[in-house]
Amino acid sequence: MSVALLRGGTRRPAAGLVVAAVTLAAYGGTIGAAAPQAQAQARASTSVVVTETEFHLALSTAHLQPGAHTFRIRNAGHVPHGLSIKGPHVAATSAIIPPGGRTSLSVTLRKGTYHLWCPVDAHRAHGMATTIKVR
Ligand SMILES: [Cu+2]
Repeated sequence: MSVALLRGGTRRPAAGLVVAAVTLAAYGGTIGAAAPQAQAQARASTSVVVTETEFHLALSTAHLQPGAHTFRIRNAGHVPHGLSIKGPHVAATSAIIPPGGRTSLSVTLRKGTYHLWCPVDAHRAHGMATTIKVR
């Protein structure tokens, strides 16, 4: 009996908190709006490191899911490089960076196949290209 009463007692505050949160979201103005925004920023963008050399593109991960991604590009080679991405709803090119340079390229990926390559001279034909599948 007393155990059942205790359980009932521990449930009530939790239910009350849910009601309070919903009330805040509905009437809280800036307070209600702040929480969802913070959540969105926490999962805003997935980083993918792209290391560029002559003549190769190395990605930190090949397993990509739909959503916002920031390709963080490092030129670890001896000549300028850049990064182009083309696929569903994306056609983007980064700045061309010198040896030792860094830049980034932010895109929103959807399910599908994306082609990545270096747009400098004939680097793509020399092997600076790869394909990623987003699923
Ligand atoms: Cu290049």
